Amino acid sequence: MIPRLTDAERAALVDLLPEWSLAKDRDAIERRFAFADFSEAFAFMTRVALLAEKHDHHPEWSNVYNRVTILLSTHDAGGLSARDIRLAEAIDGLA
Ligand code: HBI
Repeated sequence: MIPRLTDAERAALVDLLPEWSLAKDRDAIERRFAFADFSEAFAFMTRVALLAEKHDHHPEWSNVYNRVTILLSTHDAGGLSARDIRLAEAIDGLA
């Protein structure tokens, strides 16, 4: 079982991942991206997909034309874990 984030770790998120917000109705973080067009959005998604494979940790995401919404939570933890934070940091490195 993967441990969920502690309260202290959650409090640190606002500084650690300023571009991300806590999801409304579940224990997850999300970030919205807007690109020049679909092609740019999909290219970004391809890079995120490769990161996800490398992390063995996969996003829940949606894409509408040039917009991508990524939500991260850990199934095996039943909520936010350090794996979500690590992947979010790596995704921020792409953006
Ligand atoms: N991705 N978001 C998320 N949560 C998981 O628990 C998870 C995953 N990708 C792969 C993965 N777990 C593997 O470790 C197996 O548990 C499927």
